Amino acid sequence: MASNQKLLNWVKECSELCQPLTVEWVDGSKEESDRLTKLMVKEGLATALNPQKLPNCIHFRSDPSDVARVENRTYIASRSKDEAGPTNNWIDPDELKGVMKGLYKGCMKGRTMYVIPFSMGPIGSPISKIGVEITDSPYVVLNMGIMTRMGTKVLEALGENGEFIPCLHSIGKPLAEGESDGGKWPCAPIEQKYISHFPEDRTIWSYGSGYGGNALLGKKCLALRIASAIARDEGWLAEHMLILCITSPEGKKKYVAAAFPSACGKTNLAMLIPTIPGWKVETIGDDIAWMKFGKDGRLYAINPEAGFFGVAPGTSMDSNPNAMKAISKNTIYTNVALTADNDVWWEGIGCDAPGKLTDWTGKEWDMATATKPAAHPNARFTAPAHQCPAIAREWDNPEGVPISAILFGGRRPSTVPLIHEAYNWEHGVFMGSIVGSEVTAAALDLKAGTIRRDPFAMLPFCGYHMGDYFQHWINMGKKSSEDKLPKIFFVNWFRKSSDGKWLWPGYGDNSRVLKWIFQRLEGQVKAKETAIGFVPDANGIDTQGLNISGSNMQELLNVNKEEWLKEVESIKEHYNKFGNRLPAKLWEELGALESRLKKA
Ligand code: GTP
Ligand code: SPV
Ligand code: MN
Repeated sequence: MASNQKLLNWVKECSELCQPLTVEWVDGSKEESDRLTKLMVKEGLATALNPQKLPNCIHFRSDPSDVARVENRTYIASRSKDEAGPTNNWIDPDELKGVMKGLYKGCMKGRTMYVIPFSMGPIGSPISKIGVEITDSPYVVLNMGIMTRMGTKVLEALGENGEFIPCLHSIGKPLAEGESDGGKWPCAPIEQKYISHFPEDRTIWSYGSGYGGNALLGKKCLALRIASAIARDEGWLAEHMLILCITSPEGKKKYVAAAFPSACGKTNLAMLIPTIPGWKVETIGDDIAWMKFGKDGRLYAINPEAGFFGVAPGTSMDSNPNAMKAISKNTIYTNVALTADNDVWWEGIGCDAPGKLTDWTGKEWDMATATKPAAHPNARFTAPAHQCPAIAREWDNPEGVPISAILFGGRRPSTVPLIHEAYNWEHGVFMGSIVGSEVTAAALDLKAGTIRRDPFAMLPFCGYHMGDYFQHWINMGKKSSEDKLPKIFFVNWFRKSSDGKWLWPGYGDNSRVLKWIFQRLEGQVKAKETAIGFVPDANGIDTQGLNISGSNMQELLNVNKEEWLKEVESIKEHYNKFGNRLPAKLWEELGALESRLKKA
């Protein structure tokens, strides 16, 4: 039990409001997770997977309405609407608290209320933050046990007077006396779901969903939305970025962070196995980076998480063997399909379905006659980071790792070349501010396939006015000098030919692009100066051993003036949304781009 009076008071307050059957303090032990797993299997909410094939793994099927983040039910309830900015949903915090208190009242009836102390970042690191999540979902407890440092050791670090971020979560489905879930994933209907953030109070209230970022509150809610607001005030960065270490054949290491929108390849890049001889990539993190300047003027990053909550479809021994190995034991699978012998299957796993399956909705599924995928496109695995064979030794170093390059990217079927490099920090901030991507299945309420601007891959995750966020990035550059700041690049693995085929093989072959970046950082390779930035020379990218035509390579690196002039118009529309909070510097960058294009 905790000795922290503030925590004890808050737990008491929540239990009086939510009226659970019992309150349980989560200790983070193996006995505890075994007990909760058994409980859920017994209640028909989970399936224990084949212990020969997938030791200590379990499978969940969510409600068909509760399969991804819900952006239109996600709120930044800052005191003023202006503070939340034009890209966030806003409700007056007092009004929202009133509505949500009404929902929370008695919402845990018939259930256990779990109190989860967790640390984002290594316990005791100066960059880490402690949170406490209260939830009525044992599924959340199990996931938080993998995704964060969780349990008694965190309470000890918190001590009597430590600060913590309170995160209240309920699935929003009280049970009447004697009632059970009947084997069905409990959640509230969409119009009752609220994923709410109170940035000034540093508080999170989530209601009605049990899935991913809506419910595992350490992840997007704390480590991005609340942390981004803290980071602005304290002068650091909380970003939707993977972190990797790349080692050259000569044994030189560099650390790279990369921001791509949801389901655009962070996990895959973080774990890639290079296809070029002598190069090595190791994983530090696959989704979130917290970065602060060190005394030496360099930017140091930690991965605040302890596990991977990764997209299952498309993951195979071919595309991402490191992920496949990481998820071979002690893993939670959600919304993938099941085989007859309780193994998992999904689209793009690398083999045909072995006979009839049970799909993610629980129905029989036959590959020969199926009209819908067996696994939900946003089906996920939850696996401990240390199980990844490529995990870097320094992945949980409390000091973090010094970042040499920052990459931005998204799914752009046209216009944006495979790689280009910013002229300087401010031009790089401009690049981050114009990230756009074809929409994926990672959020429920968006139309997949259309292109939307997702600046810094943070559109759904920025806890304050995004115009101020851009300014914060510009200001960060003034805290150090160009030679110590990370260099900024823009990548696009997703360019397509006119007949709709990927031009670039992607995955392990992305190491070829990382090599170019490495060599640019080392000043070993020249580049072509174009209107949009530095682009590799015709022979800049190492394509040895790669079956790619010269014309495809040319197309991949092509900067088309007409397409980019159209892009400029679309960026103007994008920028206009931020009104006078858009930094003048970025308008200047856009103007400079336009005039360079017109001269080209
Ligand atoms: P979140 O966890 O939602 O933040 O996603 P993420 O950015 O980690 O994306 P992830 O690596 O899970 O990839 C999402 C999808 O993109 C998967 O279906 C991958 O197979 C696919 N993908 C990843 N890298 C590449 C690539 O280089 N080329 C192509 N064509 N597809 C890729
Ligand atoms: C994302 O959508 O960017 C994810 C999954 O990483 S979730 O945790 O649901 O946000
Ligand atoms: Mn993500």
